Amino acid sequence: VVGGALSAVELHPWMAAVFSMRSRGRAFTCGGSLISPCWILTAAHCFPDGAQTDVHKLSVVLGKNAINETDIEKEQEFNVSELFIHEHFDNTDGNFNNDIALLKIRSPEGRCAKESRSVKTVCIPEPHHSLRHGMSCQVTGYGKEQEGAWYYSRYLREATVKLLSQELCSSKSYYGNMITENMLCAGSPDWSADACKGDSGGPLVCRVRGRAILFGVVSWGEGCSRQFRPGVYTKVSNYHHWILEKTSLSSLTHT
Ligand code: 4AZ
Repeated sequence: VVGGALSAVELHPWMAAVFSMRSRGRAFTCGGSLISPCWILTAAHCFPDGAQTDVHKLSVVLGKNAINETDIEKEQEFNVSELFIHEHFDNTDGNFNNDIALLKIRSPEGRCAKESRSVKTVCIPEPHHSLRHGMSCQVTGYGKEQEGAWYYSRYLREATVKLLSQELCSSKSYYGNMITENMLCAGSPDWSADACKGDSGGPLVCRVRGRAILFGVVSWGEGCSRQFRPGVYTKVSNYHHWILEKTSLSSLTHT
């Protein structure tokens, strides 16, 4: 997150950290959001091997403030038992269309997430529920604090960004025809705050009548905090049915 502030996972208790096993050990891979006790919503592009991804190499940690330190009092750690990448995820035009994926989590004892001060679910929007442009929302993540940084942030950070109209975001001086109806754009009016590398998969949450709703999944952008290059997010309201289908199908076909 660029231009934001230090946060606390207790303020964004749905925030998930997705790790994958590499040759040099466990590597932080992406953010995610806890949408029900057993399910994390994240971005499809976090899994470059697609359907060939070995779910046994993935893990998820909830309740995390510091990316390289473990707080056993707050954190809950999980293995991944299932990965659903959207069937129409497509990067042939370089714009990550349908950039959405679901992870089913399971603790070593076979349990899902347990609600606590640092771990809670976030609501998903109703089908095609859209918000007015200009609305302020929050993006959170463990990603870079500057586009050119060598390192990711050590701690969870948050920034306030405003929703942009589809029309403005797909205008010629912004992203033109790269923006599909499955994306939404958000940025700060002075281009000082944005998501950045390492924030992918994480939440863009907007409060509607005091209720936190996950409207976006961090997806892409040209650089970070660049003028006329807002952050691009997967529009979660378009996937209400897809999410219900995957999560409930899985409860019917397993256990
Ligand atoms: C990335 O590389 C990335 N400014 C994520 C978000 C944005 C840019 C890049 C948005 O993961």
